[in-house]
Amino acid sequence: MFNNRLCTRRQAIRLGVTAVSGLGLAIGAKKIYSRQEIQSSDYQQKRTAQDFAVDSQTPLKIRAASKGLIYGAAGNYPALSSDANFKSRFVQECGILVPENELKWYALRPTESSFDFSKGDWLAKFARDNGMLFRGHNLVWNQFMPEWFWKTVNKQNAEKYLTEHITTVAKHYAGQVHSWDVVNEVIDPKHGKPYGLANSPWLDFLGPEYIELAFRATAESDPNALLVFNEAGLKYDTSEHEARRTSVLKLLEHLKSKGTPIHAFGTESHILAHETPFNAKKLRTFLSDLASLGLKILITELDVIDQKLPADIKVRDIAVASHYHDYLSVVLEEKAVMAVLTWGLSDRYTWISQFSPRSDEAPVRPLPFDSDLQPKLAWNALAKAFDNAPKR
Ligand code: 9MR
Repeated sequence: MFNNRLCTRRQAIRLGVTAVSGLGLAIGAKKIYSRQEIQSSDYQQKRTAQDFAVDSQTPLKIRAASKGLIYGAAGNYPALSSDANFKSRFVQECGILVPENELKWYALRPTESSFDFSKGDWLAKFARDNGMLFRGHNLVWNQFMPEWFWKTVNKQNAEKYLTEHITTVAKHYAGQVHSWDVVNEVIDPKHGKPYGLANSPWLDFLGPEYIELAFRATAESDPNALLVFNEAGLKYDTSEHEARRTSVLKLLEHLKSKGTPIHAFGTESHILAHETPFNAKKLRTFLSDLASLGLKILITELDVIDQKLPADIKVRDIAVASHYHDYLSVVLEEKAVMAVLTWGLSDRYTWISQFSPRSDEAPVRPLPFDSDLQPKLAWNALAKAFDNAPKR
């Protein structure tokens, strides 16, 4: 199908999760701490488990709903169809299900002329049967395409393939989808393309108009879904993320001025626990700039990558919870934010195990529930952030 290992590395590098070494250096008796250890020990000194105490075990979806927010998570078919305990936790905590992989091109399109909706349909029914909303992720991406795509699609037929894919998939799920990630990760100003767009076969074949085409085709196929522009790499106070924020705003302004049916912006939130935290003021400004374009905002793909934190589980869990809490406290101040979606629910099933494993081989702990499906401090941090969020 596709070279998963290659794509895996590329994806991890693009997200910047492989950059810093995780180990402190011991020279003689004196330990020299690396940047991320200092960072996490800062968190450790400032916080204790008690700081994340909440008054009840009320599930996250209920705490969020009482503030007019939707909480949910990505889940995949292999886990949800086979693990009954995980399934119950999922239903208990989540108000919306995001299919982690099952609606991607490579999953839906085994060959150029066939569609396989079986796993996506199973997930849509699972959501419906359990009173959860269902999200569409995603219709247009420049990565993880099936192998046949690269051999078959070209300048002459690209518009036909793009429109046919969107029309077939969005119509198939019409009426069942709360929101569609119509385009996913299409920005990268480093590539030097118009509007800061990332290299993509769609850009090569169709020019920048492919984005508008995709939104219009989705709107026609499913007039009731909220149409989302989902993008990564926007939260940090770095020149790279600043350039990405600027490109996003300019492109959205341009698309909105042409009447493109974009309703919401999804800001991916894979937080690197060892990284310098975001600049709250800049992040708030970015979100309110999005809101002034008339867009709703979804906090998508939230998790805290503990790959380079110290091994001690207590230290790690406090640091991870602190990141969840601090990030959500800032973004939830913006009333246009309507949903918080973690990229997984339990450490039992997380892309981080494969994409950003720890060098000491200790299991990673990026999500609200541990691998035994027990709530961690990260769960408390989310609960607390929802409890403290202004109502919308
Ligand atoms: O978590 C997903 C992983 O299981 C898949 O192998 C990978 C490729 O399809 O995609 C991961 O999810 C990505 C999401 O679809 C888009 N943003 C980045 C996510 C993490 O890589």
